[in-house]
Amino acid sequence: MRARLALPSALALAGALMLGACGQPAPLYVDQAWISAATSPDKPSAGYFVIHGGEEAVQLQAVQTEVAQRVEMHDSVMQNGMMTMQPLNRVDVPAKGKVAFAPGGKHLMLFGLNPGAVQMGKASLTFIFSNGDRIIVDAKIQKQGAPAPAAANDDEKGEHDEH
Ligand SMILES: [Cu+2]
Repeated sequence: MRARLALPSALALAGALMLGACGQPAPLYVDQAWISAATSPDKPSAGYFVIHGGEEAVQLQAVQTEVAQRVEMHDSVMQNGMMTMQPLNRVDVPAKGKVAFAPGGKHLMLFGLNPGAVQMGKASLTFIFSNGDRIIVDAKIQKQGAPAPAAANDDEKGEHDEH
């Protein structure tokens, strides 16, 4: 009995210590950021990422980057049987919720993406939230048509490349 209890109580103790040590609420963060670079610099490129909500509901107000002239948040909506894009001024992030910007849905439009950044294969994005948080995330830049990077592709199904 003693041996069987040892492991769970050790885990419970570790858990309690972790909570006690940091005592931190769930953080608001962004990950799996990537950019699908347009084939030509005068066409907009698209950006994708996942926001993980913290303890309180917030709104994403803007995304900025030094490697594009302008960044807009868009949603893809079906209108009269046609897929169109709608600009978003802000995006709700529920407490402890998850908001994904993904192909076919919400996305960033990056106008005038710097070809140098495309060459480098990455860019830094700054996410500005209504609670004052500014979160800086590195986004991998892929050429348009290339699949999402492995990390960003985790919970997507049915995407196939030629190979
Ligand atoms: Cu768009």
